[in-house]
Amino acid sequence: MGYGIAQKLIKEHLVTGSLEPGSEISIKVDQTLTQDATGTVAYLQFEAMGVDRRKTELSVAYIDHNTLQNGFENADDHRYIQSVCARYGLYFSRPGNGICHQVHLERFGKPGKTLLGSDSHTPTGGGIGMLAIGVGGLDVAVAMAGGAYYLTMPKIVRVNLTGKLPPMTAAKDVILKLLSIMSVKGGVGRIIEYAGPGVKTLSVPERATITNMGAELGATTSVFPADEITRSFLAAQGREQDFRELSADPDAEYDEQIDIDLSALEPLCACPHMPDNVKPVAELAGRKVDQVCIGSCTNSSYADLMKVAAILKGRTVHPDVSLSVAPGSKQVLDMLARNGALADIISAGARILECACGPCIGMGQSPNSKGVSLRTFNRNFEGRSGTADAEVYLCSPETAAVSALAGVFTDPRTVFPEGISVEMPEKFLVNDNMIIPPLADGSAVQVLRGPNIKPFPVNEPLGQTLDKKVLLKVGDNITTDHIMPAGAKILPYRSNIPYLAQFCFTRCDEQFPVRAQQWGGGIIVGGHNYGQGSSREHAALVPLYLGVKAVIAKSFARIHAANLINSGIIPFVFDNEADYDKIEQGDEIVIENLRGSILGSDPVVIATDRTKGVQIPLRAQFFDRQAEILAAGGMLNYTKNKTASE
Ligand code: MIC
Ligand code: SF4
Repeated sequence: MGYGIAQKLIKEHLVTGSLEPGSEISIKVDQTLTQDATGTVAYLQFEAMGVDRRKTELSVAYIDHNTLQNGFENADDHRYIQSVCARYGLYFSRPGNGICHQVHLERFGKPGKTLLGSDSHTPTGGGIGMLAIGVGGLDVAVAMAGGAYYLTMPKIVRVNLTGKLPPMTAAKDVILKLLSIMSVKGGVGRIIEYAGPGVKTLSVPERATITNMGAELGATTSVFPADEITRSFLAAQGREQDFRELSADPDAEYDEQIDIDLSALEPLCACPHMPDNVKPVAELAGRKVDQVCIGSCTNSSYADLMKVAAILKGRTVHPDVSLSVAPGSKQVLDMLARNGALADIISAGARILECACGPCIGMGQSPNSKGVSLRTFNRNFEGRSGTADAEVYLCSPETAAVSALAGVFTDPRTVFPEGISVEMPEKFLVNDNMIIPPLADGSAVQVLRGPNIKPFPVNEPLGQTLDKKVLLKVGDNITTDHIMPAGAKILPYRSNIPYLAQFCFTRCDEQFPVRAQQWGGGIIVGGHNYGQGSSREHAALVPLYLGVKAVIAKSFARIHAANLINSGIIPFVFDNEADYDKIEQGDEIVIENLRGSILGSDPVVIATDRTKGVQIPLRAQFFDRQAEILAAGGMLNYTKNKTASE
């Protein structure tokens, strides 16, 4: 039997385990990336490991999320990360240089390498044939210290692309189509591998848009072949030597297959408040739009913004629409500035933002009350924009630009039936002067810690009995933005867990933080796909700080489940989903012989709901290593115990 690309990459990097889906494997990590919102905690954890220098081939720290310096906090954190890079041998991408995934694709990504990033959209690198996985900061820290990355061997889904995208239909529409087929939880436990004759019709930025938003499917990662198109992209970046061809064997076997005919697609839009709530733009046409935001790691490449410039050229943004454009990287902005496209965008009335995440993470540009915002981003979770009652729609740059001009949802095919063509440049403008390379020896460098950095919580070893109340019961698809909101007001405190605690779950229940403290911690009950979305381990660290001991849910999102385990919080799954209805907030839950059950071989643990007088079987199905991490009270204790016993 032959292998697909994902299997080949896993096989090449396999440290332990076999390619059997569902089994635990570990892989060698070649590259890591962090961004600043998850980076500070990741580096504090890395420092706690006592390693002298990073052990990966390449590690890069980007500053792209917390760039609004409304007080000393963010600037202090940037200086901390920069000093960590100098001390431990990492590249440092300065604020203003761009969004981590865009810059990594342009300047560092290499086909065939593994990349672990403390950001859920790390799979963007799959656009050039990397095995790029989003994880919590602690997993990145472990990888930088030379440890393997442990994961459940995913199933591989082959997405067979045929045909060619029609004019004004975009890569964004491909992934929105897939989201409408698979839903926001359809990718859990899966790698999405793109194949078929349609692949060669897609450029690298188009492929990267698709792999980027594979995160919204809940997939472990997504990957494209590395072919002549990849080679030309790398050559245009002056990096042809980094190219390596990657293709699936003709007899490769896959666990599942989905067919998408690119020629049959049309412009699509994800409607509030989930990326899988997809409708054709044509159905929404004519509805009023208040704001349009173009940018984010999904759609801010040179090619994307050249299309936007071509649409805006010589026209004016509708008087009732605020249009903002945030280029993905300094390279993109610099090129647009030199070739005149930036002038076309500015002349049309767009508000140019710095090369950063910006509005995507609620860092400015919050819409007006009940505002309708059309964005080229990847997430439209309720409240994420910073305006609780805003309605956020996700679409392609083409749809966004024509709608900004018209003031209403507009199908771009109706304005440009012939399409607009943008050539990929033969040479990108390469100027890495905002990337500080590692020092050959950083041992004398002093790490600079500002007053914003507070110690992060570390759990205790697991006790024998759990006897706690249900602090909160939530429904399906609870995102990490619900658990630990972001935005301009909160993000500067990512290094200050005690401060963040007052915002935990407040999008679901304002009283949660106070109740958690009054009740001395407790248990969370959730529905399906609990913890979807971001990789932020703050969604585990903050509950840990508030005394949360376990989460009982119908199912979990991959990264969040791993973050819970790393923090020593037990992610239990209902053995019988109907039991979800029996439990209510305030119920007292008791689990006897907790430690023994987690470490034992029986996958089912019996919880007693003392308030209701019922027994509730829970699945505690963990790999041995995960059970040991939980028993130790989290990854840091586990690692310390291991090092002490070696
Ligand atoms: C996001 O898009 O939600 C973020 C902000 O990039 C997160 C990381 C974070 O919370 O810092 C992600 O996607 O992992
Ligand atoms: Fe930044 Fe948004 Fe991409 Fe997250 S999804 S990395 S916030 S641009």
